[in-house]
Amino acid sequence: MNIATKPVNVAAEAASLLDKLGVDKALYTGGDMVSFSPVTGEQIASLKTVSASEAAAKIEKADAAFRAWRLVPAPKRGELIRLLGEELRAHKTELGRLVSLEAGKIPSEGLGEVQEMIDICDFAVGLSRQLYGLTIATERPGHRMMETWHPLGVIGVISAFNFPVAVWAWNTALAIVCGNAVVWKPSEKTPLTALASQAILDRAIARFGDAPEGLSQVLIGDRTIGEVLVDHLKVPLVSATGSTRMGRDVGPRLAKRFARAILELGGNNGGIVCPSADLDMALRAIAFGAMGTAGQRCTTLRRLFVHDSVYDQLVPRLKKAYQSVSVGNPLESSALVGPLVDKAAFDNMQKALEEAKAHGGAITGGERVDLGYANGYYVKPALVEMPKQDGPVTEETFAPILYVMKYSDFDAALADHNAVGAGLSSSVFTLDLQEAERFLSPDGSDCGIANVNIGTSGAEIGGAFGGEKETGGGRESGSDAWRAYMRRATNTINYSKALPLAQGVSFDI
Ligand code: UN1
Repeated sequence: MNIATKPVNVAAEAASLLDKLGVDKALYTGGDMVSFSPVTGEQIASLKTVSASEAAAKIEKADAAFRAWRLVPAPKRGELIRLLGEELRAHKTELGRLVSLEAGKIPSEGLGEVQEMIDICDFAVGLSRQLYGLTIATERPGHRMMETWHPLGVIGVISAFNFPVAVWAWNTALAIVCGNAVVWKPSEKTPLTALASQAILDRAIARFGDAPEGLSQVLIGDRTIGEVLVDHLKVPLVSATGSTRMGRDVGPRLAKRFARAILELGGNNGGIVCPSADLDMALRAIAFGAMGTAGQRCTTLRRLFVHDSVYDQLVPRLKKAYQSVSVGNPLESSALVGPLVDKAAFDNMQKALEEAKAHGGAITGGERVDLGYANGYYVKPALVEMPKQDGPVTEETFAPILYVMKYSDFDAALADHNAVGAGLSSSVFTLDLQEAERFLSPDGSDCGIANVNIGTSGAEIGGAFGGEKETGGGRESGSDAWRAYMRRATNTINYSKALPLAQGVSFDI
């Protein structure tokens, strides 16, 4: 069912939301960078960009802010993030709607993304009193050894279009309580939500009162501006979310100057449906994981291995779900699947489907859905039954394509599951304890996220988020991810009247 739509004026609505969110009109009118809404494909704004030297000046300013901010006690820094959480709660509706408008997400997902921002703020406020170091037993009498965590510096954040605000919030909430400044280069596809998020933080900063100027800044610009951030010597850590291709460029550049990287790159997430699986539950988890956000999450389910004993029960039902899922304008309908971000995404999807066909794939769905917008790219999600894991199945295509493969042996399915470059998220559907535990064991799933009886996407902020192999190895968000945003000092204090040397060394002069 495709959902009929009313006409929508995306530019006017964007302007009205930005006005409510307190964004200065001069920032997004009459500029040199045009932005579009995937909802209709129409232009929504023309943004002022920064030059490379302006970007560098902003980084210098952030560095000066960091030097003051690092001396503010951490619980007080937490107060700024508490205020940010309050401002986000107050502006959730408008910001969620702007996410739908600029990234094409359905309303509950636009709002859900803002909820993730609120949740990470709550987490970070608690964390601001828990930046614990260790006390370590020393081998020397009259000595004490401990670890201290110190603020790091200016944190560069590079974010992608698909989570245009939450990923910034994960990084910024932690970075700020850890005593750092933040400079953000958002995706060129979603600059308006970045300006809005910055305006919301600016309001929290104004309420806070005495935060140093320039503590958090946005760089609107293209790739060359991202490069300024990546190469700047006053940026000791860059947290970058995007494609593996982007990570292959960013990672070595950072390594060359010994800067740290948190890389959150591509995912080619897999699921295994075992003979004992609760198929109703699996069906819903797979449908959301594979079709939700129009397949444009890094955690989207892209590969499914189904045991041959349940294949004929599950796959026909899944196909039915694919045929009946509602595709439509997320601003004006209750459709579950919104648009692809742009034409390039559509072309990539079609190319992958062609290749899948050449490798023996049988495709359900995948065709363009005409909602009357020449430049709006809506598609039916595609389910592709593949004879084996081959061709496009091994690569991430950022679109709603689910490759389904039959298996008969769990070990072989697990080996296939792990036999791709990416290592972000994974799921097993089983009621068999041995299979479930095996999937989570050292020779189970090789991903940063491994789930049992829930889908691959929609992780909570309390866990560390990120993946292995070509996903880049970084961790953001919950657990102890905060440590990446601080520097560790090991301190040994001698309170005795002697100077014993470690390892029994004597050096008497
Ligand atoms: C992303 O797609 O870059 O687990 C992040 C999820 C979300 C975050 C996705 N919480 O699907």
